[in-house]
Amino acid sequence: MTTEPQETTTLHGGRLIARRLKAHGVRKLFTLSGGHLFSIYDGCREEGIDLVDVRHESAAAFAAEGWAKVTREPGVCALTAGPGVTNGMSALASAQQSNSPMLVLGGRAPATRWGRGSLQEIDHIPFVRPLVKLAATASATAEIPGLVDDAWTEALRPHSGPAFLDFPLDHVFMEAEEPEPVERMPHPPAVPDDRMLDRAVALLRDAERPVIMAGTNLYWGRAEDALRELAEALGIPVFLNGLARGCLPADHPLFYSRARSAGLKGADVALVIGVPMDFRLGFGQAFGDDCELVVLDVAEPEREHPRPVAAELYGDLAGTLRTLAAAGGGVSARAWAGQLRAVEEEKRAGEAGQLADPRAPLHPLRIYAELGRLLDRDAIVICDGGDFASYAGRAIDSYEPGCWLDPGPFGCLGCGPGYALAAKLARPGRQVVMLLGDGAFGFSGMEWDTLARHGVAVVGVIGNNGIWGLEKHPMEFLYGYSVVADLRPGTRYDRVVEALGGEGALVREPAELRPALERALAADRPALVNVLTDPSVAYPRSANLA
Ligand SMILES: Cc1ncc(C[n+]2csc(CCOP(=O)(O)OP(=O)(O)O)c2C)c(N)n1
Ligand SMILES: [Mg+2]
Repeated sequence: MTTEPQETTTLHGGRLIARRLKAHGVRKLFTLSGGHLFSIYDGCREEGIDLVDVRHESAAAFAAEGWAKVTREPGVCALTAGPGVTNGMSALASAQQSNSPMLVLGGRAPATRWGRGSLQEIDHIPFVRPLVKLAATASATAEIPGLVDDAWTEALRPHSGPAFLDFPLDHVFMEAEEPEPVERMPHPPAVPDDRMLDRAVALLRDAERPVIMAGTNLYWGRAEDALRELAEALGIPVFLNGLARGCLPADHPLFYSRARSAGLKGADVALVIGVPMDFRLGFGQAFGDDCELVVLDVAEPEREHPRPVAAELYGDLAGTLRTLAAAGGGVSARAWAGQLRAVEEEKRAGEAGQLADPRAPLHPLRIYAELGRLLDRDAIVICDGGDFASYAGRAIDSYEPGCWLDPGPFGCLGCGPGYALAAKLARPGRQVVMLLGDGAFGFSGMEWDTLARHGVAVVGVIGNNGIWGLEKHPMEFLYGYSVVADLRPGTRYDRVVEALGGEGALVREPAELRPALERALAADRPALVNVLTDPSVAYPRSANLA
């Protein structure tokens, strides 16, 4: 047997990046063209990773976040040096606040001439670092594969979140040998403290009015089955927000939404699972003063709790929920669950009138009543807007995990088209419906061109009230007048979408709505239903935004 001398192959930096991405299962790279990225494109082409190009880097970065929100795998985008990266900053902040794992690859002016004023030269790291879990610059071609692996691991490590790498033009165009990939063991989840676990079990055993309030990290922790087992074993009413929506189907007997304030205020023990006590939970005041809080999360919290808690369980979320289910017998919350069901039903009955509101321009809830009937159980619903999005949160139900994408606590308008692009590419067989304010449309309206070019048949529904409703109504309430809160009434956003290659429909009357929605859902192109809505309707807001 003769042994041939081993030929060493060298690959350029972009190919090295693409090979590591492929090894991690990446199938799509969202981007907007820039010369600093050419070798990454070449590498992706060689490795069979699809390039999905958009019209503004913000959309590429939100698409990466949206990919993560739908698949629970990191989404990846490539942003060109300087303005490409600065345009992606909002999505990085959004991903940080929603713990969305994503990887942003930045171009970068060449290292050899650094500081001499190359085109688009700026050091991204200092301004990106506060938003990400890892921010690093490749200092040589050979180190690229290891850096990509580090960033990937870091993005996924609980709490998950965004990671950023940039690649100087010279390093990413030059070649190096591909090193053997270093085997990285997945992080074993931390195991919660035994004493805390005993305390939580004891509290649950004595509870008369327990509730579960679960949020986004329940989803990232893949703990939806364990949540359901716990709720069913102990008969505990469940409330969900953020990405936890759909983690218990909305038609499950233990799922509640309208009874949330009664449930949280009246509970004697609350399991607060994977959700920070931020403005959405009144900084902890959503629970009654005497309520004992048991906090569970995928890892130690990122900020201090705003009120004392009785027990804290951090680490393996699904395992901990199952332990509680097995140990916590004795809870009999049937009377309590029944009491909340009565509240839930009474509130729902009170909304029936709005759901059937005959007015023109339309009431937002009328739109959602009609839309709800046409949505599949696994439809992915994306919200981007103010009041119109808040009404959706109330009226549209979710039945499966990863089917509800809203702007999250960072609340960045304009995230919708990027999310929708990624959602439909990740789940091509599903309905993907984007609910847009007319104000929100303006931030990334040109992405309808992206959707049309790539044949991504998402459906948009605009609640076109001609105002920045979520700002105009509160300002009028506070000052008796409003400024900078008006948009042009009746703008034909449907025609904008038609001009960009999609389908458009205008709805002025309730009777026009259903046929327009049906046509849009059946279209093989992106379709926008532009519904004129009543600007005098103000969402009844109670959350403390401060
Ligand atoms: C990027 C960004 N800019 C501004 C805001 C502040 N803001 C929150 S809701 C809102 C109004 C949204 O108007 P529209 O999309 O038309 O929805 P509506 O409230 O009218 O239903 C504004 C301006 C924001 N959240 N994000
Ligand atoms: Mg509006």
